[in-house]
Amino acid sequence: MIHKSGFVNIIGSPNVGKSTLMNSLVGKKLSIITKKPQTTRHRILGIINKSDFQIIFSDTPGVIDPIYPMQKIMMQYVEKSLDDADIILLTTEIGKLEDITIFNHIIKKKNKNIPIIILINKIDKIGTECGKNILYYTINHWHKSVPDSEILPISALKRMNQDLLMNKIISLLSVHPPYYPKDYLSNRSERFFVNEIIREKIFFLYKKEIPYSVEIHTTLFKNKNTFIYIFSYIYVERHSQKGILIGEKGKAIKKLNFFSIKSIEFFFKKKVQLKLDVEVCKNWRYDYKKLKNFGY
Ligand SMILES: Nc1nc2c(ncn2[C@@H]2O[C@H](COP(=O)(O)OP(=O)(O)O)[C@@H](O)[C@H]2O)c(=O)[nH]1
Ligand SMILES: [Mg+2]
Repeated sequence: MIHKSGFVNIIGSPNVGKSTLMNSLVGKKLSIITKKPQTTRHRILGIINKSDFQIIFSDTPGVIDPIYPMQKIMMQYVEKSLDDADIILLTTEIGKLEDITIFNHIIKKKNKNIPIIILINKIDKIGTECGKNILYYTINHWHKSVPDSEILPISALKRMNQDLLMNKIISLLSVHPPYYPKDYLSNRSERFFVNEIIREKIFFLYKKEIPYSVEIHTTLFKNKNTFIYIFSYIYVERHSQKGILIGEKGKAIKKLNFFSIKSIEFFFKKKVQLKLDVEVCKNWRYDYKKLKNFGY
Protein backbone atom coordinates (compact mmCIF):
# COMPACT_ATOMS: atom_id res chain seq x y z
CA MET A 1 0.00 0.00 0.00
CA ILE A 2 1.19 3.51 -0.78
CA HIS A 3 1.78 5.58 2.35
CA LYS A 4 1.91 9.37 2.34
CA SER A 5 3.29 11.57 5.06
CA GLY A 6 4.23 15.19 5.65
CA PHE A 7 4.42 18.30 7.78
CA VAL A 8 1.62 20.82 7.46
CA ASN A 9 2.34 24.07 9.27
CA ILE A 10 -0.40 26.47 10.29
CA ILE A 11 0.81 30.07 10.19
CA GLY A 12 -0.91 33.44 10.48
CA SER A 13 -1.55 36.49 12.62
CA PRO A 14 -2.84 36.19 16.21
CA ASN A 15 -6.44 35.20 16.93
CA VAL A 16 -7.46 34.03 13.46
CA GLY A 17 -8.19 30.51 14.72
CA LYS A 18 -4.99 28.54 14.11
CA SER A 19 -5.20 26.54 17.33
CA THR A 20 -8.93 25.93 16.89
CA LEU A 21 -8.23 24.59 13.41
CA MET A 22 -5.52 22.19 14.51
CA ASN A 23 -7.61 20.86 17.38
CA SER A 24 -10.60 20.32 15.18
CA LEU A 25 -8.57 18.56 12.47
CA VAL A 26 -6.83 16.28 14.95
CA GLY A 27 -10.01 15.74 16.97
CA LYS A 28 -8.44 16.53 20.34
CA LYS A 29 -7.85 19.79 22.14
CA LEU A 30 -4.07 19.90 22.06
CA SER A 31 -3.69 23.66 21.74
CA ILE A 32 -5.27 26.10 24.14
CA ILE A 33 -7.73 28.65 22.82
CA THR A 34 -8.74 32.02 24.22
CA LYS A 35 -10.36 35.19 23.00
CA LYS A 36 -7.08 37.02 23.57
CA PRO A 37 -4.15 37.28 21.17
CA GLN A 38 -0.80 35.58 21.74
CA THR A 39 -2.05 32.61 23.65
CA THR A 40 0.06 30.03 21.85
CA ARG A 41 3.70 30.34 22.90
CA HIS A 42 5.18 27.13 21.61
CA ARG A 43 5.10 25.14 18.49
CA ILE A 44 2.74 22.23 19.05
CA LEU A 45 2.38 19.21 16.81
CA GLY A 46 -0.91 17.45 16.25
CA ILE A 47 -0.80 14.20 14.30
CA ILE A 48 -3.50 12.48 12.25
CA ASN A 49 -2.81 8.79 11.71
CA LYS A 50 -4.62 6.70 9.14
CA SER A 51 -3.53 3.42 7.58
CA ASP A 52 -2.37 5.10 4.36
CA PHE A 53 -1.22 8.51 5.59
CA GLN A 54 0.19 10.49 8.48
CA ILE A 55 -0.25 14.25 8.62
CA ILE A 56 1.79 16.18 11.15
CA PHE A 57 0.18 19.55 11.80
CA SER A 58 2.09 22.29 13.51
CA ASP A 59 0.30 25.02 15.42
CA THR A 60 2.47 28.09 15.81
CA PRO A 61 2.35 31.37 17.75
CA GLY A 62 0.70 34.24 15.85
CA VAL A 63 3.03 36.35 13.74
CA ILE A 64 3.80 39.67 15.43
CA ASP A 65 6.55 42.25 15.62
CA PRO A 66 8.44 40.97 18.66
CA ILE A 67 9.08 43.40 21.49
CA TYR A 68 10.51 41.42 24.39
CA PRO A 69 12.79 38.31 24.42
CA MET A 70 10.01 35.76 24.83
CA GLN A 71 8.27 37.12 21.75
CA LYS A 72 11.55 37.01 19.82
CA ILE A 73 11.87 33.32 20.63
CA MET A 74 8.21 32.77 19.67
CA MET A 75 8.92 34.28 16.25
CA GLN A 76 11.94 32.02 15.80
CA TYR A 77 9.55 29.07 16.15
CA VAL A 78 7.46 30.55 13.36
CA GLU A 79 10.51 31.08 11.12
CA LYS A 80 11.62 27.53 11.70
CA SER A 81 8.22 26.26 10.74
CA LEU A 82 8.66 27.94 7.34
CA ASP A 83 11.70 25.76 6.64
CA ASP A 84 10.47 22.35 7.61
CA ALA A 85 6.98 22.53 6.11
CA ASP A 86 5.80 20.35 3.24
CA ILE A 87 2.64 22.43 3.01
CA ILE A 88 1.87 25.81 4.60
CA LEU A 89 -1.64 26.75 5.66
CA LEU A 90 -1.62 30.54 5.67
CA THR A 91 -4.53 31.35 7.89
CA THR A 92 -6.55 34.54 8.00
CA GLU A 93 -10.15 35.35 8.79
CA ILE A 94 -12.98 36.86 6.87
CA GLY A 95 -12.49 40.59 6.30
CA LYS A 96 -8.93 40.72 7.62
CA LEU A 97 -7.37 42.06 4.44
CA GLU A 98 -4.46 43.68 6.27
CA ASP A 99 -2.94 40.23 6.77
CA ILE A 100 -1.39 40.76 3.35
CA THR A 101 1.65 42.38 5.00
CA ILE A 102 2.37 39.26 7.05
CA PHE A 103 1.60 36.92 4.16
CA ASN A 104 3.94 38.74 1.78
CA HIS A 105 6.68 38.51 4.37
CA ILE A 106 6.11 34.77 4.79
CA ILE A 107 5.86 34.08 1.07
CA LYS A 108 9.15 35.89 0.50
CA LYS A 109 10.91 33.91 3.24
CA LYS A 110 9.61 30.44 2.50
CA ASN A 111 11.18 27.95 0.14
CA LYS A 112 9.63 28.43 -3.33
CA ASN A 113 8.61 24.81 -3.73
CA ILE A 114 6.46 24.63 -0.63
CA PRO A 115 2.81 24.88 -1.66
CA ILE A 116 0.58 27.22 0.30
CA ILE A 117 -3.13 27.11 0.88
CA ILE A 118 -4.77 30.34 2.03
CA LEU A 119 -7.48 29.62 4.55
CA ILE A 120 -10.15 32.24 5.17
CA ASN A 121 -11.49 31.21 8.55
CA LYS A 122 -14.65 32.09 10.50
CA ILE A 123 -17.02 31.99 7.54
CA ASP A 124 -19.73 30.84 9.97
CA LYS A 125 -19.96 34.54 10.87
CA ILE A 126 -21.54 35.44 7.55
CA GLY A 127 -25.19 34.80 6.97
CA THR A 128 -26.41 38.25 6.25
CA GLU A 129 -26.19 39.68 2.74
CA CYS A 130 -23.54 42.07 4.04
CA GLY A 131 -21.48 39.15 5.34
CA LYS A 132 -21.66 37.42 1.98
CA ASN A 133 -20.34 40.54 0.31
CA ILE A 134 -17.46 40.69 2.74
CA LEU A 135 -16.59 37.06 1.98
CA TYR A 136 -16.74 37.79 -1.74
CA TYR A 137 -14.39 40.75 -1.33
CA THR A 138 -12.05 38.78 0.91
CA ILE A 139 -11.73 35.92 -1.59
CA ASN A 140 -11.20 38.36 -4.44
CA HIS A 141 -8.58 40.21 -2.46
CA TRP A 142 -6.57 37.06 -1.85
CA HIS A 143 -6.92 35.88 -5.46
CA LYS A 144 -5.45 39.16 -6.65
CA SER A 145 -2.80 39.45 -3.95
CA VAL A 146 -1.43 35.91 -4.13
CA PRO A 147 -2.38 34.72 -7.64
CA ASP A 148 -0.80 31.25 -7.60
CA SER A 149 -2.23 30.02 -4.35
CA GLU A 150 -5.11 27.81 -3.48
CA ILE A 151 -7.83 29.65 -1.48
CA LEU A 152 -10.32 27.95 0.76
CA PRO A 153 -12.96 29.56 3.00
CA ILE A 154 -13.47 27.49 6.15
CA SER A 155 -14.85 27.55 9.65
CA ALA A 156 -12.59 25.84 12.16
CA LEU A 157 -15.23 26.21 14.84
CA LYS A 158 -18.13 24.76 12.85
CA ARG A 159 -15.94 22.42 10.82
CA MET A 160 -17.04 23.86 7.51
CA ASN A 161 -15.12 22.71 4.40
CA GLN A 162 -12.88 20.54 6.52
CA ASP A 163 -13.27 17.60 4.10
CA LEU A 164 -12.23 19.79 1.20
CA LEU A 165 -9.18 20.92 3.14
CA MET A 166 -8.20 17.38 4.12
CA ASN A 167 -8.55 16.13 0.53
CA LYS A 168 -6.45 19.01 -0.74
CA ILE A 169 -3.73 18.31 1.85
CA ILE A 170 -3.67 14.58 1.09
CA SER A 171 -3.37 15.27 -2.64
CA LEU A 172 -0.32 17.46 -1.99
CA LEU A 173 1.47 15.01 0.34
CA SER A 174 4.43 12.99 -0.91
CA VAL A 175 4.81 9.26 -0.68
CA HIS A 176 6.77 8.71 2.51
CA PRO A 177 6.77 6.31 5.47
CA PRO A 178 5.37 7.71 8.74
CA TYR A 179 7.69 10.12 10.58
CA TYR A 180 6.28 9.23 14.01
CA PRO A 181 4.96 6.02 15.54
CA LYS A 182 1.38 5.54 14.41
CA ASP A 183 -0.05 5.87 17.92
CA TYR A 184 1.43 9.34 18.47
CA LEU A 185 -1.00 12.23 18.73
CA SER A 186 1.57 14.89 19.54
CA ASN A 187 5.23 15.48 20.22
CA ARG A 188 4.47 16.92 23.65
CA SER A 189 4.60 15.34 27.09
CA GLU A 190 1.76 14.88 29.56
CA ARG A 191 3.28 17.60 31.73
CA PHE A 192 3.28 20.03 28.84
CA PHE A 193 -0.47 19.60 28.36
CA VAL A 194 -1.06 20.10 32.07
CA ASN A 195 0.95 23.34 31.91
CA GLU A 196 -1.05 24.55 28.96
CA ILE A 197 -4.43 23.68 30.44
CA ILE A 198 -3.63 25.60 33.62
CA ARG A 199 -2.43 28.53 31.52
CA GLU A 200 -5.66 28.49 29.56
CA LYS A 201 -7.68 28.68 32.78
CA ILE A 202 -5.56 31.63 33.90
CA PHE A 203 -6.46 33.39 30.64
CA PHE A 204 -10.07 32.69 31.44
CA LEU A 205 -10.04 33.73 35.12
CA TYR A 206 -7.57 36.61 35.39
CA LYS A 207 -7.40 40.00 33.73
CA LYS A 208 -4.95 42.23 31.94
CA GLU A 209 -1.30 41.30 32.08
CA ILE A 210 -1.59 38.38 34.51
CA PRO A 211 -2.07 35.63 31.87
CA TYR A 212 0.89 36.95 29.91
CA SER A 213 3.12 37.04 32.99
CA VAL A 214 2.68 33.44 34.10
CA GLU A 215 4.64 30.36 33.24
CA ILE A 216 3.58 26.95 34.49
CA HIS A 217 5.99 24.23 35.44
CA THR A 218 4.62 20.81 36.35
CA THR A 219 7.17 18.95 38.45
CA LEU A 220 5.15 15.87 39.28
CA PHE A 221 2.79 13.79 37.17
CA LYS A 222 2.13 10.48 38.91
CA ASN A 223 -0.23 8.00 37.34
CA LYS A 224 -1.79 6.13 40.25
CA ASN A 225 -4.36 3.38 40.04
CA THR A 226 -7.51 5.42 40.11
CA PHE A 227 -6.24 8.98 39.71
CA ILE A 228 -3.34 11.15 38.58
CA TYR A 229 -1.42 13.16 41.15
CA ILE A 230 -0.06 16.43 39.79
CA PHE A 231 2.07 19.17 41.29
CA SER A 232 2.55 22.39 39.35
CA TYR A 233 4.32 25.66 40.01
CA ILE A 234 2.90 28.90 38.69
CA TYR A 235 5.65 31.43 38.17
CA VAL A 236 4.79 35.11 38.08
CA GLU A 237 7.04 38.08 37.43
CA ARG A 238 6.32 40.19 40.50
CA HIS A 239 5.18 39.86 44.12
CA SER A 240 2.03 41.88 43.48
CA GLN A 241 1.00 39.33 40.85
CA LYS A 242 1.41 36.50 43.32
CA GLY A 243 -1.16 38.18 45.55
CA ILE A 244 -3.60 38.55 42.68
CA LEU A 245 -3.19 34.94 41.64
CA ILE A 246 -3.89 33.61 45.10
CA GLY A 247 -6.64 36.12 45.85
CA GLU A 248 -8.32 37.02 49.11
CA LYS A 249 -8.25 34.04 51.46
CA GLY A 250 -7.03 31.92 48.56
CA LYS A 251 -10.35 32.21 46.78
CA ALA A 252 -8.95 32.91 43.33
CA ILE A 253 -6.49 30.05 43.28
CA LYS A 254 -9.14 27.65 44.53
CA LYS A 255 -11.25 28.55 41.55
CA LEU A 256 -8.26 28.08 39.27
CA ASN A 257 -7.57 24.70 40.82
CA PHE A 258 -11.19 23.62 40.33
CA PHE A 259 -11.39 24.60 36.64
CA SER A 260 -7.96 23.18 35.89
CA ILE A 261 -8.83 19.81 37.41
CA LYS A 262 -12.02 19.61 35.34
CA SER A 263 -10.13 20.16 32.09
CA ILE A 264 -7.17 17.95 32.97
CA GLU A 265 -9.56 15.14 33.88
CA PHE A 266 -11.32 15.59 30.56
CA PHE A 267 -8.01 15.51 28.70
CA PHE A 268 -6.64 12.37 30.36
CA LYS A 269 -10.01 10.71 31.00
CA LYS A 270 -9.05 10.05 34.60
CA LYS A 271 -9.57 11.58 38.05
CA VAL A 272 -7.00 14.18 39.02
CA GLN A 273 -5.58 15.61 42.22
CA LEU A 274 -3.83 18.90 41.60
CA LYS A 275 -1.61 20.92 43.92
CA LEU A 276 -0.67 24.43 42.83
CA ASP A 277 2.07 26.64 44.20
CA VAL A 278 2.79 30.24 43.18
CA GLU A 279 6.37 31.49 43.02
CA VAL A 280 7.97 34.72 41.85
CA CYS A 281 10.57 34.47 39.11
CA LYS A 282 11.51 38.08 38.52
CA ASN A 283 10.92 39.36 34.98
CA TRP A 284 11.38 35.92 33.45
CA ARG A 285 9.92 36.98 30.10
CA TYR A 286 12.83 39.37 29.59
CA ASP A 287 15.62 37.04 30.65
CA TYR A 288 17.07 34.63 28.06
CA LYS A 289 18.61 32.43 30.74
CA LYS A 290 15.35 32.01 32.62
CA LEU A 291 13.48 31.46 29.36
CA LYS A 292 15.90 28.68 28.49
CA ASN A 293 15.25 27.03 31.84
CA PHE A 294 11.54 27.17 31.10
CA GLY A 295 12.12 25.33 27.84
CA TYR A 296 11.88 28.19 25.33
N1 LIG B 1 -16.81 32.41 14.80
C1 LIG B 1 -15.67 31.73 14.77
N2 LIG B 1 -14.76 31.92 15.75
C2 LIG B 1 -13.60 31.21 15.69
C3 LIG B 1 -13.34 30.28 14.63
N3 LIG B 1 -12.11 29.75 14.85
C4 LIG B 1 -11.64 30.32 15.99
N4 LIG B 1 -12.52 31.19 16.50
C5 LIG B 1 -12.38 32.00 17.75
O1 LIG B 1 -11.30 32.92 17.59
C6 LIG B 1 -10.59 33.08 18.83
C7 LIG B 1 -9.12 32.77 18.65
O2 LIG B 1 -8.96 31.40 18.36
P1 LIG B 1 -7.56 30.66 18.48
O3 LIG B 1 -7.71 29.30 17.90
O4 LIG B 1 -7.02 30.76 19.87
O5 LIG B 1 -6.69 31.59 17.50
P2 LIG B 1 -5.09 31.59 17.27
O6 LIG B 1 -4.56 32.70 18.08
O7 LIG B 1 -4.92 31.86 15.79
O8 LIG B 1 -4.55 30.25 17.66
C8 LIG B 1 -11.28 32.16 19.83
O9 LIG B 1 -12.20 32.92 20.58
C9 LIG B 1 -11.99 31.14 18.95
O10 LIG B 1 -13.13 30.57 19.55
C10 LIG B 1 -14.35 30.09 13.62
O11 LIG B 1 -14.24 29.31 12.68
N5 LIG B 1 -15.48 30.85 13.75
MG1 LIG C 1 -3.08 29.77 19.06
